[in-house]
Amino acid sequence: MLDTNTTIVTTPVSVRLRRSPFWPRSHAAGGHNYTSYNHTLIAADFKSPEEDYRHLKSAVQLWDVGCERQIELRGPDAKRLAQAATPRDLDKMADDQCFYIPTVDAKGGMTNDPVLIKVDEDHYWVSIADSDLILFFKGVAAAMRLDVCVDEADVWPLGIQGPKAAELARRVWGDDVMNIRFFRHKRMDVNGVPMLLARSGYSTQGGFELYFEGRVGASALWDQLMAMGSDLDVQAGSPCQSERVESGMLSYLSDITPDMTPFEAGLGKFCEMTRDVGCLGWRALREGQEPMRQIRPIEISGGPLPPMREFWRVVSELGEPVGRISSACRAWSYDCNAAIGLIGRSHWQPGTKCTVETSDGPRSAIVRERFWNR
Ligand code: THG
Repeated sequence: MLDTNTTIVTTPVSVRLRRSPFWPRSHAAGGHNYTSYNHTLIAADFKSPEEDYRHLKSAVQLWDVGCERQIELRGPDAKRLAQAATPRDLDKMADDQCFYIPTVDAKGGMTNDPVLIKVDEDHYWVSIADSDLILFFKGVAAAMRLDVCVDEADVWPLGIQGPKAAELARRVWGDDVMNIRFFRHKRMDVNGVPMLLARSGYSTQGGFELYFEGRVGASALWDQLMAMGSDLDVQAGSPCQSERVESGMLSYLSDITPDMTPFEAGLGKFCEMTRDVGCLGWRALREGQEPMRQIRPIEISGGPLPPMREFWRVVSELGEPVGRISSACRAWSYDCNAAIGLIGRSHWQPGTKCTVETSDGPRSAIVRERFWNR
């Protein structure tokens, strides 16, 4: 059945839309409903959205998330340049750490929400969401006359996600993988080449991301993972909309838009506001620490929702507009509709009732205390 919710590209065309080295295997495994992310193809579905979701929550999946492109910052000023983009304090970053960072412009507006990986001293990767953040880094590096090279690295993340991901990784790389803590990384031997394996990923089901370098050997590695995990029911998958909404994992340009601050996005805990860390937007952010609107989990009543192609308005019980829904989906495990809303201060208290104007008509909804998988 065709899911018209996510169909953008059914047949990958042109070299302008890039493909990761895992694309041939992922596509052969049934990837469809492609969309583009960082000018790179990514499949939204394999079986059906519900089957993919249930499988992710019970087994292990390989995700071609090569579209999470890596901006490489390399040189004596690499850290300074990374810090110019984010209010998160990079002095607190350990040598083997990955940091989820809000990035902002000089006015405090969000430009991306990448994962920053400290590869080495003076060497970072910025694993970006869907915006051309590389231009910010190139511009700032030039304007500040920094001693740093800014390039896109030939590195393509492969996600290994799900409750059985740890067992699969252990079989392939040994017991050492069990010592990698959440958002830390370690070099692992990938058929003779050392590559970074991090305990991270865009789900709350547990798992790893392998930062695969180059293109050679990608299919062989994919086949090896599939063979070694066959009794674990390993299957191809990709970031799961329902699972990530239940978990409150935000998506840049859906839930986070460039007019929002990290505080509005609920990412204030990643902002160091007691001292200026060297972030270009720091002064502007200082004014915005008490936002008038913020991301909230919203439960929308009734049966499955129509596909979302635009923001849905949220209105109060009196009919005044109080916010927007940016992502909504069926949360099958909870037998309800889970959504991410941006809600005004007067109506964001848990338990507040509201109406969501879906494309199929109004539905009653309620502001929740927490996201579902938390
Ligand atoms: N992995 C990597 N790169 C990425 C993503 C990823 N780049 C694009 C996109 N995803 C960036 N967005 C997110 C959003 C949430 C998280 C990671 C990247 C995430 N958050 C954790 C959570 O919410 O539980 C923990 C954050 C923390 O505590 O540090 O994982 O998925 N490589």
